[in-house]
Amino acid sequence: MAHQILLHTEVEPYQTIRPQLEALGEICQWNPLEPLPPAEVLRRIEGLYNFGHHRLDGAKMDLMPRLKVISNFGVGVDHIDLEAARQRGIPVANTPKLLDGATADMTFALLLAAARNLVRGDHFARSAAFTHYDPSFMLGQEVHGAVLGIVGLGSIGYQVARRALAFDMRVIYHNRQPRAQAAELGARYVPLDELLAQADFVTLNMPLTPQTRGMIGQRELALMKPTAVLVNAARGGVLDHQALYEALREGKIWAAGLDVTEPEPLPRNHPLLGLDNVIIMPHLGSATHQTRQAMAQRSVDNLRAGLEGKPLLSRVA
Ligand code: 8YV
Repeated sequence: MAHQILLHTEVEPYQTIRPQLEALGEICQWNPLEPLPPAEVLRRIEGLYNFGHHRLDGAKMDLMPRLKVISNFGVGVDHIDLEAARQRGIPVANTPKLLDGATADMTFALLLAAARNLVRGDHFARSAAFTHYDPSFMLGQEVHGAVLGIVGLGSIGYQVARRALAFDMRVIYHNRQPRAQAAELGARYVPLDELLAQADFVTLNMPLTPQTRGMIGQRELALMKPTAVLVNAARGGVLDHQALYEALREGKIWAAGLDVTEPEPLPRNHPLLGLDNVIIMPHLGSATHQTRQAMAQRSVDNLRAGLEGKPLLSRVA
């Protein structure tokens, strides 16, 4: 009998995914915002392919007693209860490394854009208000030669540091453990509070875990320089958005660039959306054709391996 696959997603998956899944077996799609598929269909499911960030917990896993693999499109798995999967003996796969370059590019794009008023400048240049050029307006913060503080020197953070070196930045970092790799970057390990106080630019590149949830709040933002720029390319949950709003409004930090928020999207009346010293992206860190294609391929290959009882190409739990 053909493999039974559950496609767990609110939206249509990236273009090359569905045909590949169809070649692997029979698909049942579950939009997590809609009612459950019939129990007898769920009972037959052997492989779960997840696209997006809807919660996958033990209760959902229990509906699928034959489930032998969960394959996630993306590296971050904070939406999946890994402990519940472990307890049930269900291996979980993700797509590490493939998106490091694209996400580091986006981190740097936000850093540059926030520092140099790219979005405000573009809006102004298009507007009726731009009637004459004034060399005194829209001055930004200098990027080259500044101090970059990276929170989370994993493989994405490492790529951010490499980009920073090309901008003659001095790199400091904070991580659970100092990283041997940091030496080749000339990056110095510092405690978080020291990083926040010293950095001209702070980028958040760590995973969202119980330890990193809410890591940057009012106290931490107060430690930053009033000229500093904060970039979040990790997960919205690592940052307190109300505290960020207040820090930006009161000029306690200079600007922010967010690729991610919590919730995602922010409620349309969220006060952050009314500030012009924050740039907000709709979670585009890995959103290039090339990276999405690589992630699609890896995640389908992971699912295939799990269905065939072979070792997963990139197993996270
Ligand atoms: C993905 C991401 O696009 O990989 C991750 O953890 O945040 C993004 O690169 C996303 O997870 C897919 O929905």
